[in-house]
Amino acid sequence: MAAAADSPLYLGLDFSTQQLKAVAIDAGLAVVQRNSVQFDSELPDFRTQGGVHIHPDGLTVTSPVLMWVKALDLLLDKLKGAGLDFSRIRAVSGSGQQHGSVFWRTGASQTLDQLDPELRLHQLLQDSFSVQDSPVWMDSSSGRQCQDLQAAVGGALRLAEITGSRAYERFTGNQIAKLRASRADEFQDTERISLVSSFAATLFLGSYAAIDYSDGSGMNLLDIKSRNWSDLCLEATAPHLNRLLGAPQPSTSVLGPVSSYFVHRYGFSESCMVVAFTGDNPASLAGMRLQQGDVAVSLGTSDTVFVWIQEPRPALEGHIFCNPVDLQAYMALLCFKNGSLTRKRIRDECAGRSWDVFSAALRDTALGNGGNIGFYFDTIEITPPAVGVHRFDCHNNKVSSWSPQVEVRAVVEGQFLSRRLHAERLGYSIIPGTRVLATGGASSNKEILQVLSDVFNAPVYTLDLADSACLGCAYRALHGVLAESGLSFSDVVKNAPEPQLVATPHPTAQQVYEGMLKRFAQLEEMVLQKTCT
Ligand code: 5FX
Repeated sequence: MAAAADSPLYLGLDFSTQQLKAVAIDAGLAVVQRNSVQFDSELPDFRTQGGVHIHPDGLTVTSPVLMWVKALDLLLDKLKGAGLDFSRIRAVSGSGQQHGSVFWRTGASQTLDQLDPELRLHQLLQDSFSVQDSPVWMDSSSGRQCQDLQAAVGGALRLAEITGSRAYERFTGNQIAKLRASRADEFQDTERISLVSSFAATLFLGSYAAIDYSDGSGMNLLDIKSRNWSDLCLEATAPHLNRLLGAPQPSTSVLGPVSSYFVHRYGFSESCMVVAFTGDNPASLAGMRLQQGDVAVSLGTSDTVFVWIQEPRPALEGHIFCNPVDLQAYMALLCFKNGSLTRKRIRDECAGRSWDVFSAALRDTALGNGGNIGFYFDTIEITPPAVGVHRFDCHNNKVSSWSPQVEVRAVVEGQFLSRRLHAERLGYSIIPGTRVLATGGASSNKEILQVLSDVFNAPVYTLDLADSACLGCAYRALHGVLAESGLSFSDVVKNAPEPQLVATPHPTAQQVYEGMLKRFAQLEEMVLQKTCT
């Protein structure tokens, strides 16, 4: 049934690397509007490529902060032009690419407090940033600061135990430490540091928005157990950082009403609430409606695995973040660089460039591949940090080649055994009711998903969500206003479209892959010792 023309709406935004997206839903979770602004093509003055500037050193990667502000002006105009009645929006939430940082110049809070609705945000805020080019997640120029931080807290594992991750160059604390050292004057002139997510919430709120626990976990600064800044990490990063960051808050917090700027310029209701913004990965977890026991596997150029975790075991690989929809829980995020491109290379070499032939090879070979196990790291892998192609027979002897059909099964089984092994190392365990949610390009291949189902010994579902982060934020906006009446996030989204069941595990899957997983772990250790860089 269509919602009434004046029924409430909930707005979700996503400030991602290449674009700004919006989705508006009604209280029945139906999408009523979608819109977006592409940074490169619609804001060409900023001369970005893929939304970023890669600096001559090849390591520093930034985005112009005013481009994000201007994109919001443009997006709101587009939504208005498309007929969105802003007065119906009860709550807005959003997400941003994780780890990126925004440096507000001294005095910016006063500017935010008195925004003139006659002017556009980018005109009003052009002098409000002490650093114009914001470091983003693609930056890898803070290696030195990573080493310093790990040394200061007692090593990489200790840092992972406190913050959920060992030091990573893109993590915000290390970016802040680098900026403080390399651009002391700008740093001195900074009154507040936001993440991309809390910066975007600040625009709506008209005052500094808190960093939420979930996105805050991507900074190497937050103690993920106490959910407060770690004094040890703050002190090792920069002086007075506590004051510059403000207190972190739960990701489900209602931060306050939208500023009068949005009421007067766009006709938002004075009672429209801003719900804490968060990182794009936590927001995707919300958009996919992941539950305890579930694992989401995104099969793209690189494969990403998200899991809902109750008892985290931070390690030297992957990341543990506070969970964005359940205060007691956590989520783990793992990135695997060798995903689709590697599967495609094997398709080209062993299946005559045909996905149909590739699929037939998976159908025609037995679960467990006769004990053969392969590792395919065409480029240096993130998880684990190894490189090269390594094949082992059922006696763990190295072999140099296999038949094309065995090779096809080996690449897919090897990748999924790795996804399961590394998720389990961070505290994931398969429980009754576990679902594997598959997204991304390869999620349309049934035979690949059958192997996924067998290796995880769990049913696989697909989700057709091009904008899971954005939709997740529209759900989070709705949850924010309903949470006060005691409703959990899963209560609020229980009527969202169900994912589609596409594969169930073969009856022998558990028996085959339990043993194989143990062998896989031992062989991976061997590969790592041989190829460690
Ligand atoms: C996660 O740790 C990442 O760095 C990326 O997935 C960014 O969040 C992309 F926006």
